[in-house]
Amino acid sequence: MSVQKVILHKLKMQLKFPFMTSFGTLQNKEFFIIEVVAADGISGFGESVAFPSPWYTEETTATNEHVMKDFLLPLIQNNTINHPNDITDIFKPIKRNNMAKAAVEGAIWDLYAKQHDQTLAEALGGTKRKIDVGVSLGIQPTVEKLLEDIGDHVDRGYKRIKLKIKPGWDLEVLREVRNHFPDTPIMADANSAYTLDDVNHLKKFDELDLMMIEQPLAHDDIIEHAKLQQAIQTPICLDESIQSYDDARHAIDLGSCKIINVKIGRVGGLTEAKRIHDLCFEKNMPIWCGGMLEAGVGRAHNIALTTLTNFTMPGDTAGSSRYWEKDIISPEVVVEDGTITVPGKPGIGYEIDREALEEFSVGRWEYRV
Ligand code: OSB
Ligand code: MG
Repeated sequence: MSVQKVILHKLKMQLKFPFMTSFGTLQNKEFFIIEVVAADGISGFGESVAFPSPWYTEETTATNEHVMKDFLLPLIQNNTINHPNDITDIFKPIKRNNMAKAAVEGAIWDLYAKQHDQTLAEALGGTKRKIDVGVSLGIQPTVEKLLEDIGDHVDRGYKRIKLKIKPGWDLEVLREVRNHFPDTPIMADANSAYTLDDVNHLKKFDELDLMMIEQPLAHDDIIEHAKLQQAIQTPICLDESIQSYDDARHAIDLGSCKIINVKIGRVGGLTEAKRIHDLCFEKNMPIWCGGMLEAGVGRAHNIALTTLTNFTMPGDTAGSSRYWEKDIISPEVVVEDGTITVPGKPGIGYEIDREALEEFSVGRWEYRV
């Protein structure tokens, strides 16, 4: 693929609103845009999705920086890459650090697609022209505010509403939401806020006809989730617990969930995400594409992945304007009637807005390959 240069752009962007989950509140996002430049002058782009604090999983912006600079980029410099699939083996000596790996691998995938004059979706084997999207709503100061927010997104056609929950902001809130929105597809995401001691409480969620409950138990558990799934009717969807193809395989074998949320960063890249997709297709396990409050580049990668056939449920990748005053891509990601039209241009299909990249830049490092 003749990569000649890698540029790390460190960006700082502020979300339009504080996003509250059971683990904490996020508003400022520092992250990296990885640009790989080939001999032919074509650039591929990836985005690191970790947050400044290790609340969701153990990775952070700083660990992404350390691992990319000190381990992954030297491996890119010292190996020949013929296809993005090669990256998995090249990165194999480095354990975990999946978001750092996915950021670099994503840039290589974009470059590869552009060099082959294909969309990233086509390069991955995706066929959908439009994808269905839902929205993830954080914990709100009041139930009234939440109901307003839900109504707003239902009116704009979002295909399902995901609500962040935690002990104290769960059953009562969900009951009220269900009363106001009897027919809306609704799901809840606990981000590992409960334990098996809460099983009787979680059983009461069965009356709410939720599409699923996401990651109710520990971030690294698949054993107790299997016990919980036996005890409740609501389908369990695993997020944090699935960090690899083998995790997905074990969770399916154990019956730990009925649905899987696939995030490119969490599983270490598009190649692994595609392997999980193929496995779940074979095992009849529905999947959807999760989000990490991404800027435009990460958002574009999510859209491309979602074009694969087994992404049968709406994902979390909403339009750019839900998160940002200004995004770093042109055009921005737009949601119409709850769908995103997959871009037709090569690679990620959106141009990088170099001015915006500059505006949000807090650091830049360049490496010769
Ligand atoms: O658990 O899916 C999650 C945001 C930050 C960290 C974890 C999660 C989320 C979301 C929002 O639910 C996804 C998005 O809108 O990008
Ligand atoms: Mg989640």
